This record gives sequence, C-alpha cells and structure tokens, in this order.
Amino acid sequence: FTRSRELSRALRCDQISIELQPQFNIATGKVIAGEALARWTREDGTRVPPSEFISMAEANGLIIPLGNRVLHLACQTLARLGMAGHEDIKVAVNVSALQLARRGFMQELISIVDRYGVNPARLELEITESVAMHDHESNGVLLRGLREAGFPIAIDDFGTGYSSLAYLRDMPVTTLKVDRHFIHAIDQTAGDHVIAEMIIKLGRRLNMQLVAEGVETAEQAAWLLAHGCPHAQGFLYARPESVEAFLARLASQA
Ligand code: G
Ligand code: G
Ligand code: MN
Ligand code: NA
Repeated sequence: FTRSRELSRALRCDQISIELQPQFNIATGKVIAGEALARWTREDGTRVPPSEFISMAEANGLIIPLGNRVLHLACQTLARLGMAGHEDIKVAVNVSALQLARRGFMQELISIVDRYGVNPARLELEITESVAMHDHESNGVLLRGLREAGFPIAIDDFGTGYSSLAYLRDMPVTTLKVDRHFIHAIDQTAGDHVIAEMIIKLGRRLNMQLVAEGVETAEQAAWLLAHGCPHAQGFLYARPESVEAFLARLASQA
C-alpha cells in the first residue's frame, strides 16, 4: 500500500522517465526503432526496477496513468527524432491489458499523437501474446481500429503464451517479436532452434515484420540473418539507454 502511494507520488513528481532500447537491422547494423521502457528514479537517485513497479501498477490500476506518461514521453521523443531528421525511426511502447481494455483508449492515443504532431505509423504498440489472443474477438475489433488509425502493432514475447495460429492469421498484426527464450536456445543443443525457425517462417508467410528479442551473441545474430529474421534487439547491440544517448547514437550513424 505504501509502495502504491509512493508510485502515485512518483507520477506527480516527475520521477518516471523512459529509456530506449534500440532495435537493429542485423545486415546493415543500423538502428530502425527504439523500445520505450519505463524507469522510476527516486528523489535520492536510486532506481526502482520495472520488475517491481510494473506488476504493482497493473495490480492497483496505476498502470493507466503510468502508461499514459510513457505514451507522452514516447511521442515527445518521436517529435524530437523528427526535428533531428529521423522520421524513419519508430518508437515502440508496451501496452498493458488494462490500458487496452479502457473505453476511449484509441481516442486518447490519437489525441496524444496529434498533440505532438506525430504520425501514428511511428508509434508501435507492443501487446503481449496472451493479451492479444485473449478475448480475440473484441480485441480483434479494437486492434483493427488501431491499425486503421495507422499504429503498427507488435506481438511481444511471441511463442510463450497461448496463441491460436488461426487467430494470428486474422489479427491485424504488423510485427512479431520472437521471445528471447527461443533466441537463447539457438546456440544450444541441436533441435532447440526449431521453434525460432518456425516462428520466423510463420511471420514471413503472414507478411509480418520480425524482431528477435534478447540477442546476446554474434552467433545468434548470424543465425537469425541466415534464417530470415532481419531485425534484432538485445544486449549484443545495446542495453536500454537514455533518450539523449539514443539521439546521439542516431546522429553518429547518419
Ligand atoms: O527493460 P526492463 O527491465 O525495463 O523491462 C522489464 C519489463 O517491464 C518488460 O517486460 C517490459 O515489457 C515491462 N515494461 C517496461 N516499461 C513498461 C511500460 O511502460 N508499460 C508496460 N506495460 N510494461 C513495461
Ligand atoms: O519484451 P519485454 O518488453 O519484456 O522486453 C524488455 C526487457 O528485455 C527489458 O527488461 C530488457 O532489459 C530486457 N532485455 C533486453 N535485451 C536483453 C537481452 O539481450 N538479454 C536479456 N536477458 N534481456 C534483455
Ligand atoms: Mn516489449
Ligand atoms: Na518481450
């Protein structure tokens, strides 16, 4: 309970920020996008890890104002990227089930991008597989509306949850993010890479973009490129970093 009050105070006192973890084109080594990740820094400079406050915020409803803050910060970042000439770079945000389920979510999202003068095509919405597939009919309608409004939609942690492949085909999804579990299996014993291989094939057949998560070794990156997954995110390339560091990285690759 005191933790909840502390988080709600943190939201009022501007203690919530974002870092961006870059996503790379494996072949060219260029950044294509950044995933926005919420950060909570207390007044004394210490940080509360997301593993502690995200689930708490989901349990007590604070994920709504927290998610909102992240959306504003992501759009502010997109506006800065645009001014710096990086109109081609996307920012991805994690959207929780509670945010998605709120009436008026789409209208609110549209009003935020409008306010920052951001093209919705640059703001990717990451939704975990279990959320996207749960209640697929009503979520399908909602996701289709978001797609029609121009937002790209990524399925996060793909392969770990319940997913009906038939529904996936009908979902208005633009990107599959292959869960890191399958990426880490790549350079282990023979046979373990079969899931990653199947997910990549599936994504390609369904005309979806593919991003491998949790890429940590050059061997994994080479394997992904050879097997048709062009994009990667992970510690091999970069950890989550400040918006300033992300902008500097883009400036130096231009
Ligand atoms: O990089 P990291 O330790 O920050 O992230 C931990 C977890 O917290 C990840 O699973 C990530 O999806 C989740 N997370 C980070 N920021 C947000 C956010 O703004 N909203 C939601 N719903 N989840 C987030
Ligand atoms: O998919 P999700 O939103 O959970 O992804 C964000 C989380 O993944 C963050 O906690 C981030 O720090 C973590 N992460 C990013 N790259 C790597 C990596 O290469 N290895 C591992 N183990 N975790 C990673
Ligand atoms: Mn994510
Ligand atoms: Na993920």
